[in-house]
Amino acid sequence: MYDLTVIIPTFKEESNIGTIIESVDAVFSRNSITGEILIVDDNSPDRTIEQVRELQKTKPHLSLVVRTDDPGLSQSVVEGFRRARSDIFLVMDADLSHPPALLPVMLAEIRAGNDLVIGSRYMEGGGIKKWPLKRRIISMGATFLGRLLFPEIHDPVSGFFAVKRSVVEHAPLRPRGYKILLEVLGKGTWQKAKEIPFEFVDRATGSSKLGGRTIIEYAEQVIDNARFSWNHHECIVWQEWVKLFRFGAVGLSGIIVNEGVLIYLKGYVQFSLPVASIIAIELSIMSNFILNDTWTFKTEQQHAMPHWWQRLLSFQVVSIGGAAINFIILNALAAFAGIDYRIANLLGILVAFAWNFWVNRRVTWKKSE
Ligand SMILES: Nc1nc2c(ncn2[C@@H]2O[C@H](COP(=O)(O)OP(=O)(O)OP(=O)(O)O)[C@@H](O)[C@H]2O)c(=O)[nH]1
Ligand SMILES: [Mg+2]
Repeated sequence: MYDLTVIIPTFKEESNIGTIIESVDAVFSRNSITGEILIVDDNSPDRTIEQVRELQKTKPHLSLVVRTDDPGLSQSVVEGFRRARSDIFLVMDADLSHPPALLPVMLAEIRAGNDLVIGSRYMEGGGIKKWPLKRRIISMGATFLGRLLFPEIHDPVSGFFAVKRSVVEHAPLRPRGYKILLEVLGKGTWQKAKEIPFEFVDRATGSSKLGGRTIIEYAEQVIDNARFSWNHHECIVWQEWVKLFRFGAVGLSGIIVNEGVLIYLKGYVQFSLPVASIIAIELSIMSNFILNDTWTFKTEQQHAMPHWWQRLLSFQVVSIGGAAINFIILNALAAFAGIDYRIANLLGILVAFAWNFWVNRRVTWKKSE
């Protein structure tokens, strides 16, 4: 049995296939990994297949699947999942964009208990070398859409990832297009994911197959995964929506606290308006904090901020930021854009709400690594 299976989908990679196989092999021997290399080719018309067959003569751990119908990158990777002869799968491109040197690190992270390990371009330490602006924009758009579904993952559309067999074995994957990782995240059975930064290097040789169709397919895939999460309440995406909903409900309750305290202090205790209002705002922030800490984000067991007062402080600062955003948007839209102040305020509240949720999710109630 192998330690892991490196799955490499290929289409017309005659200029890269030899190099990638040799580099993966070198990493295997340098790190004493008993690995399998599985090439899944869509019947390339060039010399890719012949080259693999030639290398197979000296490499018993090199396997080849040649597919003849339903061509596609994602379909090929899923075929690789089915054919792999180990319990850990690692997917990477053939064109040397993904550094084989990271294989042992990713393997170690899976062995350390992660279900998924993602080579990430969009986090600190990661990046993309030599990409034209158009590709960067398309990729950023795709990543943004993907992150709506998986806010915690920096690069949910990376083509470089390792995954346990159990994550995908029974998952109802509907592979299509280029972004198989999104499908695995959306439909796989996983709890713990870890990202490792890497620098994506644009292919030096061979040709790109990215076309206009891939963008449409991707949009369909995002919608399909959103629907799936709606139907399967236990999945990660759904849990995220639940948090958003609860955070909103808590915000509404804060309005009631704020208004109630204000009416009481101003009307009955006869405090001056500024004093009454500051106390009312502060108390509503406090009650929002308590509800969010014990209800909205109660499933976050190990917080990056372990002490409640750290979270309170963070929540307080974020709330002040949200109030400032609300204030600026309301006044700017009303004064300079001539928008009715009531509409302007609603827009301000909406943006402030998004800010509050986003930043608190990422900072105050962030899970510790
Ligand atoms: N089996 C199979 N592999 C594919 C297909 N399309 C692309 N690939 C492979 O999937 C990997 C990623 O494809 P690339 O064309 O490099 O995609 P990209 O990295 O987004 O774009 P470029 O590097 O600019 O070409 C490479 O190993 C390709 O050979 C396909 O339809 N079937
Ligand atoms: Mg590439």
